[in-house]
Amino acid sequence: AGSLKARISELIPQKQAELKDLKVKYGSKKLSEMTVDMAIGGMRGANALLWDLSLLDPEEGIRFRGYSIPELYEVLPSAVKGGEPIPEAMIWLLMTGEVPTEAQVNSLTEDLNSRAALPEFVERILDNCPRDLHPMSQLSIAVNALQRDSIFAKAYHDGVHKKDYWEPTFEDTLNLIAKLPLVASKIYRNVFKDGKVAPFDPKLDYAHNFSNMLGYGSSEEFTELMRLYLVLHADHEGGNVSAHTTRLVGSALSDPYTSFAAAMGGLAGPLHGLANQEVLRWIVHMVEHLKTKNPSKEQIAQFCHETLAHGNVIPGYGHAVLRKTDPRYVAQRNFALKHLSHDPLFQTVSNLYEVVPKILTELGKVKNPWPNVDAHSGCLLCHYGLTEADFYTVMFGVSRSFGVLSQLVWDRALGLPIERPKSMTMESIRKMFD
Ligand code: AMX
Repeated sequence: AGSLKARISELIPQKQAELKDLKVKYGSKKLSEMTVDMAIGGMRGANALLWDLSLLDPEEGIRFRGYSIPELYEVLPSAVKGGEPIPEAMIWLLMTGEVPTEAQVNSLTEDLNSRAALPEFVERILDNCPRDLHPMSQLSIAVNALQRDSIFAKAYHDGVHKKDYWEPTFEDTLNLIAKLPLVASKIYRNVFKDGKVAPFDPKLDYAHNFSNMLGYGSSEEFTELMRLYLVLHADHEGGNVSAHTTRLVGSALSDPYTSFAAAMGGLAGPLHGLANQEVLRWIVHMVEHLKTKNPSKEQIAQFCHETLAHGNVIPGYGHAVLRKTDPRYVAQRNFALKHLSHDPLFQTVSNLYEVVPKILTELGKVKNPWPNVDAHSGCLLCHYGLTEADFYTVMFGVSRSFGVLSQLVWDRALGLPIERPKSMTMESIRKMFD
């Protein structure tokens, strides 16, 4: 009692009834019309998925269970007075739709900490990965290896009743979320440092252990940055590549590990999660190319034009749904203004904000010239010494597990079916309309 699992168990009948009511009342209503353009164009604008954890408004940005990011600061508990919201509180909110009490947050921290250890063979697999294997590939490998202990896969094998699917899904989800900081830290320490990971401390919260194990725990500010980072990247409604992949693969009743590993393959794409790595690499390249730590706006504009002339995107700018500055960008900018306003890299990131939107607008085809979450995260991490850009998407992945796996628990609780949209050939489309 008092646990997250107990609360979800109480909520399930209500949510099942809500879904049933939605079906009965609105089952035959149209959400949007599919056009040929949409089928060719990455299904942009197709309202085709049910996703209860968060909703993206093109103008205002993301709301998590109804709360905007500034509202999260008001309602969620923080570890430091007036500081960043605690990731465990975010997990609770995403899973239940309810703001947790401090006691509930503490019980979740305790629960997660009791699940954090890795099987030895997974540690060995990571230790045997070559250093030049991309950290995202190592993450996928480790998550796939953790699948050995999937409680859902075993329960399915043993014939669990479909009404109980959510329970082993929940257990796998919490186990995986609990283990990801150690997986990520091992990858980081193996690839970029001495391979040694600071011991896990069961008395500390999720983000504090994560920053300790990465090797930055002596800085309280870095730990606060981790809290912010883990909260901001947790979910971005259901249609983005990592969320949709988790849903799609999970809909075949693949277990949470297999579904999440597949999603990490999607997050590893440069148009999606890998953009945070690309942003920092691109800025570092610019600074080196211009031979100054403080490039002027004119120099930055010139460099942007060169990037575009080479047929490359400006990383960290643009979005498939958003049409304004990403509030996740704003939250990180606020953190920078509070803690590191004189950092030269932050100055450059700020200057880019003033220069890039105009240049992208002038192209005439970019639907959103404003920065997204990835335009800012690297400069914050760099400030505290975490400069290894190739690692950034792994941290994104740790956070993304909160949202996509929580939704997966609900997918099973609500009995959502296997996903299987109809596809068409060019010829069959022509025949339909000629
Ligand atoms: N720089 C240059 N060109 C851009 C651009 C950018 N930042 N953003 C969009 N465009 C171009 C597109 O490539 C496309 O060109 P094309 O018609 O010649 O193929 C045209 O503008 C229209 O694209 P759009 O409808 O505005 O965007 P989209 O929905 O197709 O793609 C996104 C969205 C994010 C992939 C795109 O804006 C992009 O590539 N941005 C840079 C990469 C990035 O920051 N990704 C991270 C997104 C957030 C996340 O998932 N983590």
